[in-house]
Amino acid sequence: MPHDPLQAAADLLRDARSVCVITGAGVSAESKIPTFRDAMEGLWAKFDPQTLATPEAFAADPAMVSEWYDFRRGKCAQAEPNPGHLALVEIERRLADAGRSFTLLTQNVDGLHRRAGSTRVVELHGRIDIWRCTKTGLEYPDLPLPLPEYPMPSEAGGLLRPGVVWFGEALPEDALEQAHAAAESCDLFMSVGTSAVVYPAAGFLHLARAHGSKSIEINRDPTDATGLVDIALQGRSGEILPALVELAFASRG
Ligand code: BV8
Repeated sequence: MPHDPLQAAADLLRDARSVCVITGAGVSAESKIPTFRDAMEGLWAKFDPQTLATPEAFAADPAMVSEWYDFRRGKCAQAEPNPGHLALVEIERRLADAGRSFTLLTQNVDGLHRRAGSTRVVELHGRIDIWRCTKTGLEYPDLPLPLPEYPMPSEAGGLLRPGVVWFGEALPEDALEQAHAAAESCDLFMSVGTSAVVYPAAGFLHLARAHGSKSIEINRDPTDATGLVDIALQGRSGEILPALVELAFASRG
């Protein structure tokens, strides 16, 4: 580990030709959205999100699962992008201005990267603000908050399910393709605010490294990725990302 890891990370970011970032719930934690494995809030404290975020849970109790997602959808709608999200928008802008490529892969379903202004976003696990008909696949964005009933019947006689990828479900093909392409071609891969335990998302760091990219982790706690990356910066994404951008690009004004 370099003696000044933040400066070393900034040097890698400044000189990178193609950057791929993956974010997890730790980036949105700075916007007061509880991470996936943190203690669940109040009413939901007695449930394990990993068992709730599955097709089986929805089939068994569509009303309860719909209410859980609608509760979270409301939390996400109330949340605002934080300095970590905005720093990633700045990195995208700086690289675009320099004719370099940037791809932001996110496991987060809260839409905060898009709301912050990121445009090169690949939402690997879908979106919590969209409901989808279980019969036709038709998508319903912007439904009233909260929904009038749980579960919501669809016009086609099915039910509306959350537009997220559940455990045991395949990620969207186009998202996987974009993620593979970005991870294989980048010369800098950054893993930010994720415990790096959920696959295939956690595999993109390995793919990038296998293709010779340098790698940086920014996370509050050590993870499975910490021992693999070139530079591990431990701390809050809302503080480290802006500091990194400042060091990497400030001299360029
Ligand atoms: C699939 C949407 C196959 C729903 C989510 C190997 C290969 C492929 C699959 C598997 C495999 N091994 C196991 C699997 C199965 C499974 C899996 O990975 N299980 C794990 C648990 C072992 N994977 C799947 O099921 C995937 N599907 O592979 O399908 C298939 C193929 C073809 C056909 C059919 C099937 C689907 C996975 C997607 C699941 N959906 N979310 C919802 O949100 O309700 S994943 C969910 O977990 C969230 O998206 C979240 O991002 C992710 C991780 O949860 P968290 O821990 O909360 O978040 P994170 O990991 O980001 O951790 C928070 C971190 O932030 C912590 O480290 C903390 O230290 C840090 N932090 C906290 N605060 C801060 C901070 N850091 C910085 N600053 C802070 N302030």
